[in-house]
Order: sequence, then C-alpha cells, then structure tokens
Amino acid sequence: MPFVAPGFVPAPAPWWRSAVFYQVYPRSFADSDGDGVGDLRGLRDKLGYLELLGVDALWICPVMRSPMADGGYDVADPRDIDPLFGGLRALDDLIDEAHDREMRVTMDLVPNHTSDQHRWFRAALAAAPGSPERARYWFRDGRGPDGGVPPNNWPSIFGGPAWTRVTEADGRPGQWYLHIFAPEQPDLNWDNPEVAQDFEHTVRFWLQRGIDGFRIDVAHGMAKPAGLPDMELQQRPVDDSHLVVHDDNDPRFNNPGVHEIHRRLRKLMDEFPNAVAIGEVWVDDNTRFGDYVRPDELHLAFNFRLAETPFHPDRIRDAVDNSLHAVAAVGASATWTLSNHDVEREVTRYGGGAVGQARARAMIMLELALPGSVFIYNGAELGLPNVDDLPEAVLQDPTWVRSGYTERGRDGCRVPLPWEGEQPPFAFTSGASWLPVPASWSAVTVEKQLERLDSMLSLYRMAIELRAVRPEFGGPGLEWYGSPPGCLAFRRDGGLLCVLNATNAVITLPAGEVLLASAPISARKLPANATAWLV
Ligand code: TEU
Repeated sequence: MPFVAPGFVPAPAPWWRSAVFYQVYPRSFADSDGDGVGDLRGLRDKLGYLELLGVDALWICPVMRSPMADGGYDVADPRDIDPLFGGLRALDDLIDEAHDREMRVTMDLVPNHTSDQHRWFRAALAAAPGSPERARYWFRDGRGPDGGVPPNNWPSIFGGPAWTRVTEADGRPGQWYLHIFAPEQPDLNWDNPEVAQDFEHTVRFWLQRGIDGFRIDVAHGMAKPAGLPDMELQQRPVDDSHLVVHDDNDPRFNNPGVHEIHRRLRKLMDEFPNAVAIGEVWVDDNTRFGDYVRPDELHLAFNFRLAETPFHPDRIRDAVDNSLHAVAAVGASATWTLSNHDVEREVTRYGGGAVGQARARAMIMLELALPGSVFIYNGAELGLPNVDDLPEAVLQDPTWVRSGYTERGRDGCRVPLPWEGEQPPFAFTSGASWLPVPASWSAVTVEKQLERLDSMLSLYRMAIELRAVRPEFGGPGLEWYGSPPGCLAFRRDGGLLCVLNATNAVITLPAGEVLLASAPISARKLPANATAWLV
C-alpha cells in the first residue's frame, strides 16, 4: 500500500478537467433587443435552458469592442464589451447569474492580433517607419525596386497575401504590415514587451471581474520566426477549406518562442486558482501539441482530431488514442470537440439527413464517454446541419471576399438558433436575424425538442446527466475492448462500457445493463450508426 501521510487529503481534481463546456457564438445565440444580432442579455435569459442541458461552463466567443470584420475576432478594445453585445454591465450580470446557477463563464481572448481600429494600430499608421508605434506590430519595407512586393510570401488564412501596404503621411505608398488573418486584423509583435504587458493587464481585468477563464485564440501563433522567412507554399486540396489545412512546419505558427508567452500567462493565472486557460492549438504532432499543456503552460488545449475525423471506426479510434497520448506524457487531461464556429457542423460532415443525425447522436455519446473535458458548440444539441445555401448577399465571413468569392467561408455553421414558434427566426430575435434561419428548422426548435424524448436535445440532456452522476464514468483512463469489425468499444476505469456501431448492420451488444443508447434497442441489438453505454 502506498505511504500516505497522516491527515493527508488528496486535492480534488480541478473542475475543468472533466467539465462539459458549452460554446456560445454570441451573435447567433439569442437576441434581447431586436437588432437581429444575439447579445449577452439574450444569453442571460437562456441560462435556464443551459442549466437544463446540464453544462458546467460557458465559453463565449469574443464580445469585446470590435468593428466586427471577423465576427469579433478583430478586437479594438480588449477591456470593454461591445455595445452590440450589451456593454460591460451585461457581462457582469451574466457572470452573476451564471454563478448563482453554479455555471462557470469563460471568454475568448485574442492575443495574436488586434483590430485595425485599435488605438495602437491607428497610432502606428499615423507614425513614421521605425517609430515605437509601428514596433508593436510587424511593419516592414516591401521588396522589389519600388518596395511594391510584400516582405515575404506568407498567405493570409482567409486568402490573398498576409501583408497590406499602407499609405504614408506624405501620401506615397509605404511600408507593409503583417496580418495572418484579415487585413483588419494586424498581427501584434510579441517581441515588444509592451504587448505582453498589455495582455497581462487584460487577463487580470477580466479575472478580477469574475471571469472563470479564457479560450486563447490562435494560441500556437503570436511568436514569429526571426527574419520572417518565406514559407514553402503548398498546393491545397481544392475541396478543403482554408481553416482545416494545417502543416506543423508552417512558419506562421508554432514557433518555439510561444511557450515563454504561455509560461508568463500561467504565472498570472495561478494567482486565480480556479481559473482556466484553454488554448486553440492547431498542432498535429503529439509531442509538440503536448508542449502547450506542460504543467507551467496552458491548463488545456483544444484537440481537433475528432472534429476532423470522418465517421470511420479506425479513424475515430486513432483520433482518440492520439488525443490521449498527446496529453498523457505531460500529465495533462484531454479535450474533445466535434465542431465549433470555424468548421462544418457534424450532422453535415457525417453525411447529412437521417444518417448524419444518427451518426452525430452516436458521436456525442462516444465523446461524452471519454475521459477529459467536452466542448459542445451551440446548436449541436439541436442537431442543426450546416446551412450551405445562404444567399451570397448575406455572407459575412472575410473568407468570402478574400477568396475572390470562391469560398463561402464559415457562415453556414453560424446561423442563429431556432428557439420556438413556426416561422423564422423562431424567436431568436424580434427583428430580422443577421443571417436568415431556414424555414425547415421549425421542426427542430428548442420548444419542439424539449417535448420529445427521442430528440437530439433530449439525448444530450440524458447523456450529460448520466456522465455527471454515474460513478462508472470515473477514472482518468480507458481500455479498448474487443469488438467486431466496423465497431469500437472501450471501457472506462470506472466500469462504463461504450460501444459504437459504425457498420451498416445491427450488432449484438455484450452482457450488461444498457444505461443509454443513441437509437432504440430491442433484444440487445444495436442499430447501425449508433452508440450504447453499458454498465
Ligand atoms: O481561428 C484560427 C484559425 O483560423 C485556425 O483554424 C487556423 O486555420 C490555424 O491557426 C492554422 O494552423 C481563430 C478563430 O477560431 C476564428 O474564428 C478566427 O477567425 C481566427 O482565429 C482569427 O482570430
């Protein structure tokens, strides 16, 4: 028996290690003032719904002051809430009420870049080349005889070059500035100590207001390689969107200097013992991914393997194994997500229609059975599909314009949620919704799904509750269990057995009590595209 000091009480695991997070895309969740765009009061009014759903914490996409060139990921003032979302008061009220309901609130922070309307960037434009104002960003002279060629060949994630040329005070074309995303999102120069200081100021500002943590946008960005060398440009597969093409050797991301930035952030976070920092880390290699969640860096990092994986048993098993291995070596815990505001919704990704729905049901049960924290993107609990036929005139994602109108971008997964009633916008707003809501969503409103036990929403509610209360979900590990071809089965340390049938035929379940299944079971037969939990 291991030696235990008298009086030693093991510390409980931090809340975020097994939490179910609910990602709110605030523009699309609920609108309280009729302007057609969701806001924080709208969100507060729906906290009862989220409590019913059973989630532990919220992650709210950016709500800071922004001209909204990239849905709020272009931040003009990181220490204020945009009036569009209700201002600071609305956030304070939201935090209070969420805490009353024992729900934590985390928010997005965007340290890699600012808006071009941030006072720093305006000052940089007004100042001369070589000035301290320009040194907070990446201003460089162009190449070629008249400086007309960008300083290097980096493309922007949204299409076109990652550099834009400015006009100097004398009216002549001048230097170029770096923007890995849209031109309205100039990259900050993290080699400049002022940038780190200001970020720490921001982090402290929100933690002192009661925020429980942050999702750190592009957490593998920020540090840039010395000399900003050219990159090897690769031919992208034509049918892939920009946002899911990743390469670990891309000089725009994952430079070693980024870890010092996370270590400094962690020191500050440690002053607030229950707060969490979750990085958006698009890094494929397990060791390099794990580096971000070493004990003195981020608490958690998003692992996107499941969100990138088709509904195929070997690929799913591989995604699970790799996600677990990536964090195991550094003693961190895993994160799981099937979708977010940047990727196609899972129902569509898994084939759409009835099959897509069945597979999405099976996958949320698989995900909730895994050890670690789970991130649910708003609307997934309603089984919403991507909306791929939005009229071109309403598209807002910068990808649409930047790709020369060839890639529609991410608006299709950002359509407002249908709450109740028979007509769009289904009580999302009393005005005209910022993106049109399909009329066919009258069948999948929250109101309708709450009434039906076989709805996606009811499945989410039952699964989240069982995960929270049943001891069989305990323990940090899992073990794969023998299963027929085309199927997956694993057992949690606590005893839960999760069986996924990815074949086209029914399978017979092993012995045990069925706790929950994503499709009706009779005579121990699990239908195709379904998951069952057994104890
Ligand atoms: O996304 C970062 C992003 O675009 C990644 O998917 C990118 O492809 C990756 O870094 C390349 O390795 C975040 C937000 O989630 C997104 O909505 C914003 O548009 C973006 O940052 C810019 O802030």
